Amino acid sequence: MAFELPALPYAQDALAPHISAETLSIHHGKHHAGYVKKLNVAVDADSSLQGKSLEDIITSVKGGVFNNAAQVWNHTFYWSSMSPNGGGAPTGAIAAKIDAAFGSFDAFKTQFASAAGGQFGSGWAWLVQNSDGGLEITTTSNAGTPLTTDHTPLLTCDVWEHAYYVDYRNARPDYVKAWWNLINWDFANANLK
Ligand code: MN3
Repeated sequence: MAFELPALPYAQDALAPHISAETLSIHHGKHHAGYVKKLNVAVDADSSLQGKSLEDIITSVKGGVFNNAAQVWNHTFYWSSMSPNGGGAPTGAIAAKIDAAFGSFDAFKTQFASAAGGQFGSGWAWLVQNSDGGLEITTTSNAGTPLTTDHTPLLTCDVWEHAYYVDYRNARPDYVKAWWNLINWDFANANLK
């Protein structure tokens, strides 16, 4: 059975003005869709991949197949990391965990923005829960994903240029600044172990 592009969890214009409908149209409709299409071509051509879940492929395969599978998963996770009703200070159980790990929400924002801005080239910035239950900020290059580690992903910010070039040109820090208005804390809380 072929993998399918999941629908966006909100309307294409719902994240404006922080992320435009044009960006979501290209990012979801072309980039994310493209990874799904290439993954399906690879699965069609390799019987050892058939019947495997997306997570199974990500944790057992390397190279081009990994890249497309992980990009499919990372993007689906990224859409849910944002909400038209998101942003603001953290709510729920994650609020105390952020204070415990980083000192304060403001300190977390500073560290996360620095990690996202400092990721050289294409990649992802993540808020993850480590095996001790505490929170950490990590980055991955290209299609890298915490699924291949013992970290549980809680939130992600896509820092590939295609995520922000239409709206912010090369100004990644401005995009990350806008992203704070969209964070889906309900999703982050639901991902906590
Ligand atoms: Mn992307």
